[in-house]
Amino acid sequence: TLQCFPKDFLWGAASAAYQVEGAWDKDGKGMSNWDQFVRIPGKTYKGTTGDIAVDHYHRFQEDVELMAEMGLKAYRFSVAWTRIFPEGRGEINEKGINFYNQLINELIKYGIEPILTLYHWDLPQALQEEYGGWESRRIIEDFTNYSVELFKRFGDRVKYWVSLNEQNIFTSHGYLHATHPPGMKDEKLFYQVNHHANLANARVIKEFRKYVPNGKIGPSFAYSPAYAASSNPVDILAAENAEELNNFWWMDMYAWGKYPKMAWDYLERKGVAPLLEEGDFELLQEGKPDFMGVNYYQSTTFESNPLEDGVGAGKMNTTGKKGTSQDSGIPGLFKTTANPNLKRTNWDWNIDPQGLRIALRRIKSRYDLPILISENGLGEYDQVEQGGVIHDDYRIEYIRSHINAMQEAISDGVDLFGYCVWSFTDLLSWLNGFQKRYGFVYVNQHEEGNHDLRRIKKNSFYWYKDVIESNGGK
Ligand code: BGP
Repeated sequence: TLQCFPKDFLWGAASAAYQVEGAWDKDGKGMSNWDQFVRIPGKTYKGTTGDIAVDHYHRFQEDVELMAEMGLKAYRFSVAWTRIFPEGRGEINEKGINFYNQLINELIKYGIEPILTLYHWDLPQALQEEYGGWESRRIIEDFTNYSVELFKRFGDRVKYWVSLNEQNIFTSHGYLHATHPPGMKDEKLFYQVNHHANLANARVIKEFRKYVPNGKIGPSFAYSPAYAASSNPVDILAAENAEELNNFWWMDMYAWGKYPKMAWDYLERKGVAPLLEEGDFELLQEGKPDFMGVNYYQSTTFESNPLEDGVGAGKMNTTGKKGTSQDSGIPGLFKTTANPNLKRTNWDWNIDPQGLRIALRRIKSRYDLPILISENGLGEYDQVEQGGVIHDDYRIEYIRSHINAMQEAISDGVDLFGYCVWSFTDLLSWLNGFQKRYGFVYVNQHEEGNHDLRRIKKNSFYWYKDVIESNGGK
């Protein structure tokens, strides 16, 4: 028999500053790497920017009111570093502090637990230009000062904190695939940047203990569990390589403060292992999280990839035209392949609720940490029909099946305390513009013009309201 969800389970939704706020140059905000990047022609879908996004900066009261109407228990949002320190460090911008104070107070007024992400990818451009941002160890100091400021200002009201959002994604897109800022392809630098991010993460968690002793903090990792394409041992090995290099490389560091040995030796042989300094591992040991944040969207299936003429970088589908993605991999280790057992979205993302159960069990078994699902959701086209109705049954089905998988995982013994659906309102998808939608609330914003930013509740809004009311019973 299945266990029930815990009584105080955090039924939530998530967002990120750059994707919802807009007001990109208002009230003293500085320029971020994304403000800069989206202005380079050809980088985003139809050149879409977050200059306005869904204007949450000006409409947060209306948005929080909708959350309250839904009965949401938790809302995960991120702080834009450049609102607090426009140049990344130095002078504090009180108007930025003021905005987040208002947002937090508004959430608390309705009994919604704020979950604050310190870093969801919008790095101050000043730091990128001055010393390469994450490329330099100087980032550790600046990220710590920024974070400590937030601990001091909001630590009295915010209990749950996410340190880095998807370090594996922002570093790989920024330094391997050149699809995110700073748009580079440099494998050695990629591992070095990650080492700095690991150190910054540990340092910030260490400081957190002093300022918010009763709070909880952890990173959010984009976990796509690796499957083998077949029972052929070469495919099993490929999947193990992928799990080690794509997943354990980060999660072992978060949980244990060390790199997995196989992956480390492989990277050393290849000449791309990061440079270490004395004291690094002491610090990494001192910054252990309270929970593992998991962003789960899909599993990935792997098969062997011969060294000669092996499959490399691949291609992401950022158009919404089914079947336009291309497999990727590391020659000699593994490559991705379609899983014939799974359906895919129009953006070629696998739909795999059992994969969530598998993901949660793997994390529980290996790290034995409490888990927050900090993102999960379905990006699709949505149609506003006559009378302003949005029949997003596909989204309801997606979320329903993932909630079932969560309940099974809890029954298996996983300590899961919250679920943040991506996303509450529609928002900007980094590379896919506004056509790829995730929200419970539709926002009339798109590339084609004539967008009044009106909010419309989708069918999934009412459905999730019932889920929350019945504590997952629906
Ligand atoms: C995660 C990010 C989110 C969000 C989500 C959906 O990787 O943390 O910020 O964007 O993915 O991705 P996409 O917008 O590419 O569909």
